[in-house]
Amino acid sequence: MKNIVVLGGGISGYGSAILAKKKGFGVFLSDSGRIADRYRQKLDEWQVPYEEGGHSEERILAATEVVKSPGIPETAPIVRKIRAAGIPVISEMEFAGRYLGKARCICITGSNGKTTTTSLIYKIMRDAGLNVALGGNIGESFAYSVATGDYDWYVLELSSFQLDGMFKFRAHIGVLMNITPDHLDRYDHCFQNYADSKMRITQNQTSRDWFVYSGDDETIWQQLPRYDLRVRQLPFAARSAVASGAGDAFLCDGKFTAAAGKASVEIDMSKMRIAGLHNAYNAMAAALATLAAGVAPARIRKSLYDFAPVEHRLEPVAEKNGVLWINDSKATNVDSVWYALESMKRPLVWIAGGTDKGNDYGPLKEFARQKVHTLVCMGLDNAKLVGEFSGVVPEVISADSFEAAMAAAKVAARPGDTVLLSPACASFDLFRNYEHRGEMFKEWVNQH
Ligand code: UMA
Ligand code: ADP
Repeated sequence: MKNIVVLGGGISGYGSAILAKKKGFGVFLSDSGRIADRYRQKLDEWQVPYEEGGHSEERILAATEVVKSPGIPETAPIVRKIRAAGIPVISEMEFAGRYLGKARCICITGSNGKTTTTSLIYKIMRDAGLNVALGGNIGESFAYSVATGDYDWYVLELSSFQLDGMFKFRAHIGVLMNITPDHLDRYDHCFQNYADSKMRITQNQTSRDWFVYSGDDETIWQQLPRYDLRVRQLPFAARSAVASGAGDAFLCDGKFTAAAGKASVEIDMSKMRIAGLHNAYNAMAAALATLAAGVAPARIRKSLYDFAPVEHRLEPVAEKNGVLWINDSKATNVDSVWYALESMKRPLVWIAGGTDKGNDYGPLKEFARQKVHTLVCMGLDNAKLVGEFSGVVPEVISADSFEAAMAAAKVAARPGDTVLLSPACASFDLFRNYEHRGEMFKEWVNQH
């Protein structure tokens, strides 16, 4: 009998273990830390054997296949040992993808815009009455949905870590938003390795499938000639139109027409509740993907116009004394902040900083010069940020606590300004995660 070991007992791992059990395999789940109560209960319910607080090597190395959770790096000692023993290591997506039956997948990846675009696509599909599940980096565990549901469609947000463990999986509709530097610590600090990982979204796609991608993204253009793609291509762009026999979308004067095959839909961005060039890209990608999935154009248009901003992504919190406070805590890299600054219309107090991931702030300086009058650096070590923006924006303030940063922002903001939290950095120096940082921001604004 096939003997599956699941490494990691988070949302990815517990779902994989339950699916393995349901399929009748021998299964064992191992977590080096603590398993959350809700997952432990599910494992008990399904009678899946598991361990916490360490990895039992002997039992793990007896596996015929290992399903590794995406957060566990290749450098983890147990992963090295599994590799040395020649045991195949796959991701939750690869494992669950084997049991889809006739169901089809729309898979979304990219450095930025994944969650927004995935949420747009899911909303359009659900509003259209389709039997659809949301999974991957967002929503319920994909493997758990496959084990317990009977869906016709899966909309999956995929990180590069998940793509790395995918080999035979095939996205019926693949969406690649962009490729800009992120997570390089997991890719030997080599951008090409990270780009290779993102391009795995196209692997195994056939001429019956669709590939939606940014025609404005130079890195994607550089990668495309390296692949022998047979898939139907649907590029979207705002800078220069990219023609494709299969269809495309192009933004012009705040409007775009998306076409896939014979179907097309016209969208006026001014009627949407999410703004900015980046959200036009997200809307174009979502329109193309859902046209390809066969959703009626009028339904796509209605759902797009209905869609509200996702929490922590350029989320307006409140307008107080003429100052608008915006929570963009999810902007944890330079590119996402570029789009945030791009979309701002009012003078800015910009709160940035945290754990720097080796950022190059160069691309932000032009917008900072034009729009920001005060930069509040919020982090335990602000030296780099202060150095980079002194002389670029009129005032740079260094704050080593959340409270100090918020108080400084309040003092600096004048009626008519926006205070934008868009950090370009991870949150782990002062907060548990980006959600915690965003919650604190919103709470503070509402209380003051
Ligand atoms: N663990 C071990 N051994 C180790 C190291 C860790 O057993 O050597 C255990 C930990 O104790 C923990 C478990 O592994 O209990 C965690 O596994 P995980 O980090 O893969 O976390 P999950 O909760 O399973 O969530 C993962 C993704 N997490 C990461 O990629 C870090 C989730 O993406 C994803 O939603 C989920 O699988 C379902 O597929 C989160 C994320 O932060 C949202 N993604 C990054 C991003 O969006 O930028 C990539
Ligand atoms: P992801 O899931 O890839 O992290 P999100 O939709 O959560 O993407 O957005 C993360 C951050 O990136 C937010 O600050 C958001 O405003 C910004 N963003 C959203 N879409 C894009 C895009 N297409 N290009 C660049 N930045 C984007």
